[in-house]
Amino acid sequence: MPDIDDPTATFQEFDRDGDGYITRAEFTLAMKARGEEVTTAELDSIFKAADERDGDVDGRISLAEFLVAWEK
Ligand SMILES: [Ca+2]
Ligand SMILES: [Ca+2]
Repeated sequence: MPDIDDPTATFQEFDRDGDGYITRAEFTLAMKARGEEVTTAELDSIFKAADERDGDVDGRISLAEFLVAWEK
């Protein structure tokens, strides 16, 4: 395990279909692949916090949203 993940690489790992957005399903799968379970409540708060930042609230996390959330 590296001390600090590269957020862009992490984003690409999470964005399994490579369309430039992380959906809830992709996020859940990626966390499972890492051996972490995510509850619906956790998903809600993660997506709400990230998605509110660009104002589109489209239910997906773009790279820009992800990077802002990562820095927090
Ligand atoms: Ca995707
Ligand atoms: Ca969004």
